[in-house]
Amino acid sequence: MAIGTSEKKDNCGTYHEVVIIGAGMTGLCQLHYLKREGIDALVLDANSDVGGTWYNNRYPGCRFDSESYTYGFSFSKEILDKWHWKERFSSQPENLRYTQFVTEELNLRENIEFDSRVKSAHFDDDNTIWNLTLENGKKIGCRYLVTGLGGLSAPTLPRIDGIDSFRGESFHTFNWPHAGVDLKGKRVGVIGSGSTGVQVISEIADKVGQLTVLQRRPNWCAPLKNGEITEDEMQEIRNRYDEIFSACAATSGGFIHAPDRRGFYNVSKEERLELWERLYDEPGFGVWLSNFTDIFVDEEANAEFSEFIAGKIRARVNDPEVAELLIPKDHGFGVQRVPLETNYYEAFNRDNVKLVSLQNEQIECVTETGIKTDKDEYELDLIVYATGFDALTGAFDRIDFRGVGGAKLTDKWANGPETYMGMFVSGFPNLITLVGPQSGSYSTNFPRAIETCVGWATDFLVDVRNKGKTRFEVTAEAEQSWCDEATDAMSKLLLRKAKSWFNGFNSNIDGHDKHQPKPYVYVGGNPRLGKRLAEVRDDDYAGVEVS
Ligand code: NA7
Repeated sequence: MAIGTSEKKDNCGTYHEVVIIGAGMTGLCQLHYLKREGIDALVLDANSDVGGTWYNNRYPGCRFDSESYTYGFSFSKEILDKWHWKERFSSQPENLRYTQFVTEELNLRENIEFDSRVKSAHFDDDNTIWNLTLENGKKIGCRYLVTGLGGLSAPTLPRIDGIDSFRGESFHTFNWPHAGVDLKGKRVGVIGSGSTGVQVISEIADKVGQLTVLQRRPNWCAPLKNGEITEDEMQEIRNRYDEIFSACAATSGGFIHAPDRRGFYNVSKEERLELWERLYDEPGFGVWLSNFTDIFVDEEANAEFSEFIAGKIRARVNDPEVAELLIPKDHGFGVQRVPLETNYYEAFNRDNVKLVSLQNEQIECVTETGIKTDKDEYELDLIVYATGFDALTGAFDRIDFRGVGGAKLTDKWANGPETYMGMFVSGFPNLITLVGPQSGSYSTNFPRAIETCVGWATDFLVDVRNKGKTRFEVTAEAEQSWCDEATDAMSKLLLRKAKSWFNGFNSNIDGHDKHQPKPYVYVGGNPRLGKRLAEVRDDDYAGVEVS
């Protein structure tokens, strides 16, 4: 049966040609592209509305680190012309509104079922069909299954004794109550200082009674430099959208920030300092991505730049001892994801903010009234866990995926993900893991890679239809070749050493609390990913067997 028709299958409840799991940016984009091709598709989402990341993360301070106007979808001139980004780095409520606006403009809502968490997805090879069971008991069948699960959608709490005994309020940032939280006068503890912790700490420091930051390892942060975008500026941005998206397409990270090609060692120390001072004063990721590429690969270059940033931290934090605690000593700048901040370091100059370094004292347990370490006890009304995610594979692990012969995806990925271009998994036919593990999307400005991957996947499905075929599966050889390519790309960067979710590291999950043997993210860059995808398409989708 060709794609484009929808029919009821007796054994599986309702049936659709394509089911997409997730109504975040990826799922919305994929749904629109399929509808454009006249392909019957249904989106399922566990949440009660669209937005994915922007629906869930409602903690104070949650916002883009991407320039807003580089984050939106580029495929609709009408949407680009209508939407006004109000801030250079837009905040979560506005970002959620954007996803809702896109949904209405593209008339996508009629193809989405909310409050529909997928429990299992089993491939029936005899009938070439995926059988899905939802948590609410509903059964849905589809020929092709596409996942847009989000790489950071499975939050993890720390493994600390007594977490459930706390009598005040406590939650992971991902589960920040939608109704909001009254912070006035409260004694708040925050565990975690990744980009989420940095955003929430900066935002609430002057709104709470007392803030205790429990920091295990500091990160290298840099100023966000947010600002308003006026109507005139927005009009000027609209006029330049083609140029902006072309610039993003040409950079490794899919941002407007292109690296300084002069080379660290080809310029004098004074010239380096001049560049760094300028970048530190500019908005966004420029300080990371418009730098010399040497800082990503060369320990010495990285150390010199890290020292420059350490100087900035020392200049911004009044107490020299606190400043030293905020300067990472175990990794250099940009080796882990760089949090962008607004007055983060200044927060530690406030009388109501206390930094507790977990290098100097260990958490023993959470008590009914706060957090007890081996040196002290902190009385709290609210505990915020900004402790990260079971990244990339976590959302897959939470669904019982079974491929050919009932093989479990969790078994296949027990020692790390194995994919072809972050899109296909051998032994799991008719499944497209859009922007999944080992895709390039997680090392880029997300929507730029989403559009690349969704466009490619749509072309692929149309090609299958045009060939009159109904089954596809990647070969084990092609999959291995992509793992090797992803490993090779990672091996060139200092990032390979990072204890970060980029490498599947998470101290709170068994098996993830050490360096992972396989790469979780493809770091070859956005242009290279696009080129590789195009090569595979032009080679009649080499590596993917269609029957
Ligand atoms: P991250 O970047 O994984 O950060 C998690 C933070 O929580 C990090 O500082 C961890 O310290 C800390 N953490 C985790 N477990 C513990 C325990 N058990 N005790 C103390 N501290 C702990 O997650 P984010 O949510 O900040 O950011 C995720 C991405 O979202 C981000 O990269 C953006 O792309 C958007 P550690 O560094 O491991 O010592």
